[in-house]
Amino acid sequence: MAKVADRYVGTDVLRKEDPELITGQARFTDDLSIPGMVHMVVARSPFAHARIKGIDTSKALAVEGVVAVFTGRDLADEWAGPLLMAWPVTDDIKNPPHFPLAKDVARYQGDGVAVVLARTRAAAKDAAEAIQVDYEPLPVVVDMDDALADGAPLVHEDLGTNRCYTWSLHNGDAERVFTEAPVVVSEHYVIQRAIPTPIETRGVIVQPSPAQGEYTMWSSTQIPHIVKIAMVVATGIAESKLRIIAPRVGGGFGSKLQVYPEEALCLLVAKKLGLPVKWVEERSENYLATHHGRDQIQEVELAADEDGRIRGYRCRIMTNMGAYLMIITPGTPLLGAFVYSGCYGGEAYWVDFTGVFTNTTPTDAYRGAGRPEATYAIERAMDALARRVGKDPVQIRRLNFIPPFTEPTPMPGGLKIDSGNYDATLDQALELADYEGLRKEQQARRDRGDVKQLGIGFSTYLEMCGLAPSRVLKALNYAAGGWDAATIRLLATGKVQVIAGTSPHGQGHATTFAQIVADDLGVHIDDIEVITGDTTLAPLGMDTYGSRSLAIGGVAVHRAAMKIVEKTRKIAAHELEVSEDDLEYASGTFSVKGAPDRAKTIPALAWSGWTAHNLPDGMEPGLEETAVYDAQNFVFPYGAHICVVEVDTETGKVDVVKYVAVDDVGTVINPQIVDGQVAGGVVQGIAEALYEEAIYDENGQLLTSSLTTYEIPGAPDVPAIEIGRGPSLPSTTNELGVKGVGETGTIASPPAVINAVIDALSTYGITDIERPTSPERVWRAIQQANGGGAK
Ligand code: MCN
Repeated sequence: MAKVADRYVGTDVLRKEDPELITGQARFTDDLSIPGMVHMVVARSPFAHARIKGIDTSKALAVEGVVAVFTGRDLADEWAGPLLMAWPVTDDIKNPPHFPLAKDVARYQGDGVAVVLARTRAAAKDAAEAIQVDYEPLPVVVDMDDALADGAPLVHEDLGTNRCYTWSLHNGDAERVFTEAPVVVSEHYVIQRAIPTPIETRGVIVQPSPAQGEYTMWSSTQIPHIVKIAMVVATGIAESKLRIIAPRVGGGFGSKLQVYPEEALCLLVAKKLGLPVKWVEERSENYLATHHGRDQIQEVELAADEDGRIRGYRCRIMTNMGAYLMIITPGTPLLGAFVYSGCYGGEAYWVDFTGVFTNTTPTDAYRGAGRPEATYAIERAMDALARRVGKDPVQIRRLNFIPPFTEPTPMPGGLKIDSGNYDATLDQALELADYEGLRKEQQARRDRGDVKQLGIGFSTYLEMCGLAPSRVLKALNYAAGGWDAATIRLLATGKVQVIAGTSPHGQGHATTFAQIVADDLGVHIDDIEVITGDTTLAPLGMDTYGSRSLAIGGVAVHRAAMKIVEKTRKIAAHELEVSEDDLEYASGTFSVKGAPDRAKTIPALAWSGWTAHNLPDGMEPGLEETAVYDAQNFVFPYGAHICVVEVDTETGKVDVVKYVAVDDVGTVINPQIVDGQVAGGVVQGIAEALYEEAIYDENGQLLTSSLTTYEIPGAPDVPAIEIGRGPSLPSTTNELGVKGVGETGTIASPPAVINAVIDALSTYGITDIERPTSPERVWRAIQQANGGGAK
């Protein structure tokens, strides 16, 4: 057997999943093919709001190779229920039923109105174009303020309003604090709508086994277990007859944390036709039909003493739901509800969220989900407060940091943070960035009147993730739990299978979970196989989102491994004829205290467990253990990000020239994977700050519906990210001491970038530029500041 490392956790084990990915052998949904399968194409409404007066499918049916065409009306009576919406945030929330195809009214551009099934994809596409829909265009509302105005066109007429809900969180006496405070800073921020752009678009294949009434679905999803429940609700197929598999998934960034119409359609149609059905999303469809993210208007207020010490937070958030509520549309902004105070103290906290329907693609979770928006609000407002009281951005932050703590400590919103030392991450970031040197360089450029001015921006963020405590989720009206599960099977030969309930799509669980088990059981990492993304192999699971997989699923993996240790300890004691208390355990070997030569290893005990020739009386043969873990609290990664930009004052172009990210994510399982997660996340946040923006015209037509109009950065647009780890304080929430990392970069970086742009232009008196800070917006702001008149 290959040598077992002393310790795998904390080391840069190369990703086990990479060889198949980088040699092109990984099989994504579109690589799969089933004999006899038909291809599905969805016909979509070109209008953002239109009544469907009639649909003529005759020309489509005449296209060679077409097997069937179904309209919304054809399928209306076949659904057992609507698409699942799992987060009715208030009791009086408006939750209009959402079926996979529109029947009478299309409510956003891209809303499905019919499906075509054909022997080839090309035939299905031709036929979808031949469907003739008699649309009566209806008035459209895109803007949230317009949607709430009297007499606004209604997205759902029978609701009588476009207001979906208002949800509030109040802690402390905000009214008094804001009346008494000598300083109140009031800011208005717009978080533009963004469109998640994973490398692999969505895709679904359903294979029916009509004789058994069984169905297997492969879907490019982050949430096979949740999709399964939702499919039962939508189609009435029994849970035991449905298997959902997420094969290799090429990224999701939250967009595949969803139950999509196409999944339900493929399943229903496969059931009706008794044929395998495949649907693969085109890139242009991805813009219209995959959910969007963000889209908020924020009114943010800080109440402070004269020296800038914060006493209260008051935020009113308007948040765009789009046309329907999807799996967690209304709850997504609430995921940030507790962190509008960042890592700062204060006695009063008040946040209100109003969800608004518009004739746009539904919104839902996009990497960070609610927390990037909250972090943007507080980190921009901190700079505004600094300006107001005449302090440096570093001074204002240090003044307000919650002091270092290693036991759970209350935050202004009412929850308790697991552990933190905010000064320490800031110290490290300042050093890595050479802050003093940067300020000198900035001054020198100002003195010289350089065209390219330097700006330095901060974001000392606090995140809340590891979505778990089921009781807290219940208190927030979330319909499901937040636990996760793992099964560990110690095979006869000492090899190990780990079957996890999480469902990775780029995060490297096969490697990091194996690292945990390798240390727990003292087996070589190559002898461990991690199986994920299959509801039959892993019947228990809550999937991957909210940077929960390690802090919840990884802890379940560890607990299952420790159960194996406990069972093998009993076998070892029995075989060595000593009591369990007389055994020491280290790195997969049980040895008798004081007699280290009398020892049994886990692989040898695996064989004993399998043969069952000599087990303790009453012990069941076999070594397979399951653990289900439901955390008692969230985990709270935090850190200090410093962005340095060069702003070309003639063209308005912004270049990020340096970026430092110091993140405390607790105990680190795999530093290289963590670095990759941080870097990827930061780039995504830089993209939101500088490039990405979904733009609709007043008719609800998406103007940014391709990669040529929706700008995402390429490698030359971003510098290497300099990464530090701060004090790495273990989380007090779980025994591994881990916090999540999957979203830190995306949560932290947008305000760091925009604060840097504003810092560069502070000599012009500029205090705000709408995001993304495109060259045009920056140039206009400079012209306006110069009295040039451009708006
Ligand atoms: N990890 C670690 N030590 C820590 C924290 C994490 O070694 N202290 C490792 C974990 O074991 C895991 C990875 O880092 O291998 C990310 O872990 P975690 O923070 O638990 O996040 P999840 O695995 O739950 O991933 C979800 C998160 C989210 S919400 C989005 S969105 C996201 C992201 O991860 N989308 C991604 N990262 C992505 N990465 C890729 N490549 N593609 C996406 O779509």
